[in-house]
Amino acid sequence: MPSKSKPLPIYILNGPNLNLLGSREPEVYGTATLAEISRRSAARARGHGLKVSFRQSNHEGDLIDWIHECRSSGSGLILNAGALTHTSIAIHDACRALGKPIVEVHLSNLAAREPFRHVSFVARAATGSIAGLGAHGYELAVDALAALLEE
Ligand code: DHK
Repeated sequence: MPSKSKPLPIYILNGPNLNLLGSREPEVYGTATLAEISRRSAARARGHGLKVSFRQSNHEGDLIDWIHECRSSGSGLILNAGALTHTSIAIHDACRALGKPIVEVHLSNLAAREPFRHVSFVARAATGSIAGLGAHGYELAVDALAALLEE
């Protein structure tokens, strides 16, 4: 009998300053650290039979390289590009070239914040977006991506 090939991991990529979660403006971003979010995301993904590649970088080029890597090595993408969400056409273009489902996630409610956070170049290339639900948003993003991958 042919063996069933293992599903590729989902990529969960995090941009600038998200390494500071837990101590960075907790009233805006909550108290969960990125390590906690990583653990919770992996546990949620396990429940869907999925593995996670969870990463963070403060450098735009790293995020672009990882999105390119996801084209062949990932099944889909959850992306919190931090402030690059609002500025990076290069990340937008990398997302457009991915050809796999993308769920944009933000801890804070961008629509309720400064006008410069109301524009998202990621949202234009994403399948859907989750914002304002804190760390829980990552688990919901895993659920959403799992459902999209089932389709
Ligand atoms: C995280 C950031 O670092 C900000 O630059 C974005 C996003 C919002 C978040 O809410 O997760 O504007």
